[in-house]
Amino acid sequence: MSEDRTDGQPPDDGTESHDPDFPEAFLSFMRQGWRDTTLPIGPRVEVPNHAKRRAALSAAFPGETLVIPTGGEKVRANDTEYRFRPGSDFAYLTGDPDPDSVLVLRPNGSGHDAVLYMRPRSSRDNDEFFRSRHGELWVGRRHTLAEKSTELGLPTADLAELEAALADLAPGRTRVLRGFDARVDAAVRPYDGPREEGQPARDRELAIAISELKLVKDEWEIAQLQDAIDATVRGFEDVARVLPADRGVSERLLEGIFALRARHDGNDVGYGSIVGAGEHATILHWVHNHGTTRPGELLLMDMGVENRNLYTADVTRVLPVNGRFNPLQRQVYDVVYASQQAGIDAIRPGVPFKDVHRTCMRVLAEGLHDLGLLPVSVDEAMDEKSTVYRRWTLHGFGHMLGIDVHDCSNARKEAYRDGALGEGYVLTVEPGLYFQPEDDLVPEELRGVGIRIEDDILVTATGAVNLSAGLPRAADEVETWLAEQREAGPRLPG
Ligand SMILES: [Mn+2]
Repeated sequence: MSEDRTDGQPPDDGTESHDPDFPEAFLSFMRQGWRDTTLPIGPRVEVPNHAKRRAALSAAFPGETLVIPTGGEKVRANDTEYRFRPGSDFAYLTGDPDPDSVLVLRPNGSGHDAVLYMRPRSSRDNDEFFRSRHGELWVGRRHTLAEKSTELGLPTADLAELEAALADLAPGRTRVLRGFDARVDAAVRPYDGPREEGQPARDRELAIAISELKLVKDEWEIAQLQDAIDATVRGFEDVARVLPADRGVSERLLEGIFALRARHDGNDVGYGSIVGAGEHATILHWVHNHGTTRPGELLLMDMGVENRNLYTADVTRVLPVNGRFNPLQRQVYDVVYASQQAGIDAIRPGVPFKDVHRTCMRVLAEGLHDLGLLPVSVDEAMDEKSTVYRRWTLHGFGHMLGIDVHDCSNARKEAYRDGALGEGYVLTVEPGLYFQPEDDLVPEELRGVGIRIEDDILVTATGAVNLSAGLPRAADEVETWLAEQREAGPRLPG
């Protein structure tokens, strides 16, 4: 593939307008005297796991070529880019963290041959390694084809050969994971339907198959999730240790403390941290985080560390800033807690996803009834033709969790929302109650109160295990834990 930009800009030699010129004396001096190095790498432990996933995908599409790109770096502004994060499906099938790579599975009669097309090392035969901002003196040592192949247990090829490899694919015998790599999307024309209509049906089936494979986590994945969750527990502890009981601090201080833990112990946060003090807790995706905590109010934090292998936690806790829930806060908290516990208790293989939802929502509706808020009976409110309780519950009970915070999102409805839970699934259980500040149908003292409790649950053969039990959930235990963290005092990761 050429390095030319596709956005109408002049061809990119990898330099920017503010970079200095290259006099000949400098060029010739830079071309000599470099020693060769090798990376001290071996096969990763999870290589067999990735191979099994590719084999499962191969079995689902016999005789067809499958093309799965990871995507490239995305512009943040002008010539600066966001930190690269691999495409989840590509990472799930390869473990490769580098941008621009493309996995191609070619039918070989009995199954598929996998080849990873990748950007190899900067050649020392041209000046790219020091002239270009994509060169190794700018971005660091890349893998050779052989090094990558050893590490991932996959045959590799130069990305420069991909265009030719994609040129002769049989229409109707090829499926592409679209939307990640514009050059791949353009190189393989959709067989069934115009591209304006999004992922054509045949390609969509590939995305669905990968998403549904991801529903069941293997042991290595469960260990990754536990690793991410354990780091998240430490991050919540870090935040509790700097949260004053008697004065306000900015939500962004707390967001930043957690982000430090995420970068240090993992890869990053798995999603934008929601740090909602007071009435900000009633805004489901509050990520501005420009508010301030206040003693006497609650603080809702929905945060998760993404670990080094890209698996993420997704945990929400609500803390009473001054250290104690007041009676009304506690009453609402206990309703949400009871709802979450009922949901967790309902989880085991074979249970419909929707049953867990109904279980959580009924407990919330009963709590709303006890607060005198429901305009109808609990049974009437729970009727699918009503659901008026949702004015204060807003969202579903949870979602699949894995290499994406909202994992398996391309799964068919009948395999997910309208399906049943299976052993090895990992999902969140996160009911909440939210009373908007401008809601005239709730008493004034409830306005601006938002409570959600969220944990990460593994479905086992006989029931469920709470992977995030390292953070207490019950109101008393939360108060005790907060006091203990404050007593221990601030700490840095390490
Ligand atoms: Mn969640």
